[in-house]
Formats: sequence, C-alpha cells, structure tokens
Amino acid sequence: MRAFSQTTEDLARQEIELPSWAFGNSGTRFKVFTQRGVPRDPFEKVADAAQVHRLTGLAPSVALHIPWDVVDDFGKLGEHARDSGVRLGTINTNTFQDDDYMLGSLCHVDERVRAKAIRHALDCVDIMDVTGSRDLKIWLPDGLNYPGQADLRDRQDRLADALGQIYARLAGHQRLVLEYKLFEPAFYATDVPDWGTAYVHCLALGERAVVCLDTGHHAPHTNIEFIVMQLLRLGRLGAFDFNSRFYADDDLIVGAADPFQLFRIMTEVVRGGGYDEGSEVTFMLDQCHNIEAKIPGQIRSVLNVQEMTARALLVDRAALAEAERAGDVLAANAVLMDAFYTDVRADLAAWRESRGLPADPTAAFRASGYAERVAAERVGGTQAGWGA
Ligand code: RM4
Ligand code: MN
Repeated sequence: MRAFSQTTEDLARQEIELPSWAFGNSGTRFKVFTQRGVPRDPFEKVADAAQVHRLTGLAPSVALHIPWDVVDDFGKLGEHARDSGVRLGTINTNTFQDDDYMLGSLCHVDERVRAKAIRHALDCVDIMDVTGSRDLKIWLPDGLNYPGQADLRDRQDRLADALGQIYARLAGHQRLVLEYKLFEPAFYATDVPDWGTAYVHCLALGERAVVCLDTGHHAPHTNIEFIVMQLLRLGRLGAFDFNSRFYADDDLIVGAADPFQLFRIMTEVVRGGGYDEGSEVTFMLDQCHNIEAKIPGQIRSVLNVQEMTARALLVDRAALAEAERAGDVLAANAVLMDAFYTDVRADLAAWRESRGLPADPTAAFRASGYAERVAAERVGGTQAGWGA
C-alpha cells in the first residue's frame, strides 16, 4: 500500500462544491422542520458555505439554484462570495416548481411551455456570464406517470432540440451538464432516466456537453463505479452530485449510507484520471439536512469525501495491476481492501493542522460560536427553504 504522505500532494488540490440549498430549511413531503439561524437570502447562504471552506479548506465554491437564489445583482453576490473566501460555481436550472411544468418542461408538448423552459435555461446562462460560472446544470422533472400519457419518442426529439438551443448559447469555456435520474417526480417513465440517455444527448450536442452523476439517482444495487468508469472512458463524466441513499433519492450525507461504495467510486475516479491535475470532473454535494444541523452536516460531508479520496489514493496501483495480470483474484481484491480498511482520520487531522486548518473542523465550528451568533442575528425575514 502507498503511504499517507504519498497522497497529500493530490489531496491538497481537492475541491468540493457546496449546494446553496443545503443551508436552507428542507424536509420531506411530510414535513419541513425549521432550524434557528437558517439563511434568509443567498448572501447568508454563501456566508454559511464559507464557514465550511474556512474550516476544511475543501469547499471553495457554492452552487446556486435559480430561481431560489435570484438576487438583483449577481455581481454583488459574487463579490460577497470573494470577500467571504469562496466563489460562485455551478448554476442549476429549476423547471420543477412552476405550475406550467406539471406535464414537463424541455419535453413539453406545448410549445409555449417548452419555450418558457428554454428561456429559463438561457437566463441562467446570462447569470453565468456575470458570476463567471463554467457549468450550467440541467436536471429535468420531465416524465410520465401513466403509460400512454404522452409519446416517449416525441419527447426525446423535443428534448434534443431544446438542449441544442441552450447549448448554442454557451460561451466557449462554459459547459452544459446534463443530470439523469431514474424516477421521481414522474414514476412511470423519466425523460432522462439514465447515464446512457444523458450520454446520447451530450454526444449529439458536442464536446462541452457532459453528464452529471448524482449518486442518489439509481436503482438499488446499481454498480455506480461502473458508470463512473464508462463515462470517464468516454470522456463525458462532467460532474458528481454527491449524497447517499438507503432507499430512493434520500439526499443524505455522502458516505453515510455506504462508505465502501464511496470508496469504490473514488477509486474508479482516480483510476480513470478523473482526479488528475487539470481534470474537468467536478465534485459537488447535492444534499439536504432535514434533521441535522446544516453547517456541521456539510462539514461532515466534505470530510467524508476527503477520507474516501485519501483511501482511494492509498491503493497500490502497481501491485493491483500485477495481481490482476496474474489472475490472482484474492491478491487483487486484498489490494483494494487494504486501502479501504486503512483509517486515515488521524493522518488527515495532523495534515490539516500542518496546513493551518483545525485538526477537527466540527469542534472548531462549535467553538467558533458562529451558529449562536447567526441564530441571534437572523431574526425576522423569511428563512430560505427548499423551494423558496
Ligand atoms: C434533483 C436533482 C438536482 C437538484 C434538485 C434540487 O433531484 O438532484 O440536482 O438540483 O433535485
Ligand atoms: Mn442532483
């Protein structure tokens, strides 16, 4: 196995983007529980996100969701981010919370609604021009609840056309990141249900169209690292939305439900060059903290990703390749398991400290008094929530 000290150079350039919506109130269709001190606007969300970066050095950017995070002046929000030590990242479209989108958005049979959804995506690109964001992330709620409800194939054609119009608007450095999801909110058929469909559309669009893999968007027992491998192999793995799931799209803390799966994913990312210097694969969290504290929840999340990345970097690739070549099944498997079972937490804590970061970011957050301060300050106004 490699030594921890051999991984730190790679670990030092790790960046994990935080979702602005993780800091707002969220819940299930049963209940949204409110928490004290929750941000009331995007400025306060960015301030909270900046705490995570300040204490971990891992999260230098914040993704925005439009229209949840609409502000009068995105230049000012960008400045506020910079002043807080972070930057604005991916812009996410939202075509799932407007009455017009009940039967879909980019796939809608009604040209008026489809044009409105396309317009929304183009407005998001306008925002990207101001914020300097590279990525436009599109996740669609489009799909059918009942067989025969609409024509599956026509919807693909309308989708391809709509994505083409959006892609044409992007500047050279910008990317269209298309996210797939097996089901929900539609239950019978989803218009972008899997990586293959997302890939087919990206391929038709051009090189700056890439796939987003949300770890919560697959059927149970799907071999996600296989998808990682394939998309890297094809040069179309654009981004991760990290979270974890026990049942469906649970949006729980990444690495909480199945740390071994996160290790296997990171191992495949490293193996496929997705973690190489200059790689364009981005790592983002897409989570909600319904019952736990939000800032500590995000801290735990980025540390989980860092831990599994460290373990993946410990894998002795030469020994693995040799065992694979020799057909030594058990030896090959042992190479991976040795790395997976290595507890890197103490090494990471010491390394963090050596870089001027707190050994225990969660304890440092608690000691900082930030949570109490914002709870006292943020009175009045309307707390941000999933959907507001
Ligand atoms: C979707 C998908 C998107 C996220 C929204 C909030 O299920 O995961 O990435 O932006 O939820
Ligand atoms: Mn997602």
